[in-house]
Amino acid sequence: MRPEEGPMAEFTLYGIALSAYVAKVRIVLEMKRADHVELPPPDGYGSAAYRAIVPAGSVPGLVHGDVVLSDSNAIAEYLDELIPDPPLMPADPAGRARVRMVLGFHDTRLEASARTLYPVIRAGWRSRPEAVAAGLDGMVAALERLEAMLADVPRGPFLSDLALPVTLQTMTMIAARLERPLQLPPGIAGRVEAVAALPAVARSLALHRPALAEWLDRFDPG
Ligand SMILES: N[C@@H](CCC(=O)N[C@@H](CS)C(=O)NCC(=O)O)C(=O)O
Repeated sequence: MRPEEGPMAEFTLYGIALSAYVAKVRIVLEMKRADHVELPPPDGYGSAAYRAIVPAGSVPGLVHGDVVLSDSNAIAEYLDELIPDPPLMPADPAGRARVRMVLGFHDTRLEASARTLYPVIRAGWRSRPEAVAAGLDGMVAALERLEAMLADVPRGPFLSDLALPVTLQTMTMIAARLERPLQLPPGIAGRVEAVAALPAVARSLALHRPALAEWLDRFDPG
């Protein structure tokens, strides 16, 4: 990444350290050794200033010449097609479909299961034991479903493996903060271990860890 040379870099990623969706794209850019810069969305995501650049207003956003994209999966596959080495999608249709299946589950079920706890944490979790229990049960249920789904999913590492570590770090940090440590199922834990040491993955995990800790520290447990 070239921190000071935004307009000169080939790709501009708009992102924040806290976002697992941004991490997915940052990891791909770094694995592909793409010439890129990461900038915060001007005035924050959703702002008029940011929507003038990335109409969806969500992060990640990617600008590549006149190609402006949002949605982490669309961006990740765009980068994978544009920069084939290393390949981050399987060569066969069934393999690609299985990777997309995990990406969809990650976005709509796994990450979403952690997200249900954000308002509980903001409002003071200690005085809301039922909401905490429901949120934690939701995360465990999502993990069990993912564990079963992963059996037939090829390992490259592919995009499906690279999407998981930061979200799983979110889930384990949140559960620990709520004093209910989370045990990752063995198949998921093995996949994460296999990619966590890749420099691109390790860097996003290291960026995300203090950002989430700082966010969690903002709220009184109640
Ligand atoms: N499906 C989107 C989800 C991205 C997302 O929800 N990003 C959050 C931050 S973690 C965001 O930008 N929220 C504001 C919004 O969507 O307007 C993706 O994969 O990029």
